[in-house]
Amino acid sequence: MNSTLQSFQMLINGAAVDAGSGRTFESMNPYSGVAWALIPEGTVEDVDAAVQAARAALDGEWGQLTGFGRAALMRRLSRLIADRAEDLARLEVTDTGKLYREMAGQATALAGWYDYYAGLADKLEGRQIPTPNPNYLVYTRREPVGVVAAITPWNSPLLLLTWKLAPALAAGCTMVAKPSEHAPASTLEFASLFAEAGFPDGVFNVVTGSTRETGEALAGHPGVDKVAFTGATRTGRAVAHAAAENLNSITLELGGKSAHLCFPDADLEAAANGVIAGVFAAAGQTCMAGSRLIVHEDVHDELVQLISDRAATIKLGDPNLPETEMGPIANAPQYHKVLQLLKVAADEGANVVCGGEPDDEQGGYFIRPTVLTGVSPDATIVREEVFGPVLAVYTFTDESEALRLANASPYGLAGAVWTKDVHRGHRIAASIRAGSVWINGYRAVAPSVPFGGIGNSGIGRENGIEAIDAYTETKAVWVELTGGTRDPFTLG
Ligand code: TXE
Repeated sequence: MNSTLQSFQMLINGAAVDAGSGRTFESMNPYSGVAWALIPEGTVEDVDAAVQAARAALDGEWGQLTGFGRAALMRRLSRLIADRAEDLARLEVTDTGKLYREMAGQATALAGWYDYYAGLADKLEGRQIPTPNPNYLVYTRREPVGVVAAITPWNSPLLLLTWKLAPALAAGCTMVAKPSEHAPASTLEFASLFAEAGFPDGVFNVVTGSTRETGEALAGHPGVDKVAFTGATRTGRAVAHAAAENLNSITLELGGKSAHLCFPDADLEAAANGVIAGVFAAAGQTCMAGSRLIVHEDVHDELVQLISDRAATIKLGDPNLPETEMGPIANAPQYHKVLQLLKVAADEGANVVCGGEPDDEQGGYFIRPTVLTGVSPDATIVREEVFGPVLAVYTFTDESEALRLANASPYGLAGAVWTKDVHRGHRIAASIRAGSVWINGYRAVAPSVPFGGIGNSGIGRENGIEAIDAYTETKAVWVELTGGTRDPFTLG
């Protein structure tokens, strides 16, 4: 074992543990290209133990807490996250190569997610429902779904975990989380805050592994009641099949191929800035990346010029430095996938306005911000999610064509419209088939605003009051009021 590497442990039933196998795997720093951490190589038995712990917690002290009690613990967790935001952010930067300036903001914002859902935990009210038969009082109770399996990706490990965990805790659920093998460290570190915040053992558990084995075991585990997943569409389909075997409900937050629609009356400087934010922030490795720009032919050249001028000056480098604007691609498979898609785009005739190649001067897995024009709406680069800093640009002539092109995608996660015409802005927002649309903006999220996709982008919504519904079951309680007897052979 290499003693210079930082070691992490899993959390099962309140204890920091090594994998049952005794084995570990290495996590890579994509900026330096070298291994920096040792992560437990969890097994199916570890998944079993974590699910059992989560079940026991549900049946124990945690299950007896009121929403007020859960809210108090969540607020303590929120304060600990705020205190530790700097450390958590640095871990994510080291593991994913994302910018410190973004991750520091994300880690601080996480606390707000737990505060927001703490505010909902004590407001999970049922209803009193009238029925045609006056002899009954009927009311509903909001009860936790139970044990939640959370399977998360590498691009924003703690934020995407939090989108599941905060509403799940508010609802009174327990959780077993399985972070990505490409960026597991921050989730393991975060798990240590639970005991400090005073949560009972087993409410939150984390299992890691370098292969699909732990994720598969968790998604299909008969002891799990709900599965929440963020990742690739293909994997989401496999997870959904596994969950369906147990007739479990699912939330899937999958990929995207989101479009910016830019009209001739738009503020082109603002649109260029929004497009840059949408596709080059986080090196394009976000599910909501605005990777298609569908622009009116009259302003195509001017907008492409503005975007490519700015793209050419984006500062690539060490993600820890404040002046860096784009870090590396987060891992080797993703790096090779982006390069492969760039090659296909070139083969299919795309015109490379800027970028289009790796930045070898940097070392690590750097790819220059890329703007491709002259692409056909049927091109691979227009249809497939790249998950990298690659913008595909093509044109429209009228509003109906713009909408047809925007909606000609199996994905439906997000989109944007750039126009100064308030009527058109709302009209287009209503017609884009996606879970989120920004008018004259991009890449804004909040704990209070539902987020999720349609079509190949997923099932269900995270964030907002809606997310609580995904973690609660409604129980109807019938109270017989007369104390008498009735004809036992009739209904009602
Ligand atoms: O994701 P995977 P990968 C997209 C993006 C990227 C592609 C592949 O296009 O290029 O996905 O990334 C676990 N049962 N997004 O391969 O495989 C896995 O261990 C249960 C979109 O890293 O989907 C990890 O914890 N779990 C995206 C998680 O699933 C399984 C974010 C996601 O891994 C499993 C990241 C299985 N059979 C990538 N197989 C977004 N929507 O934000 C794997 N896992």
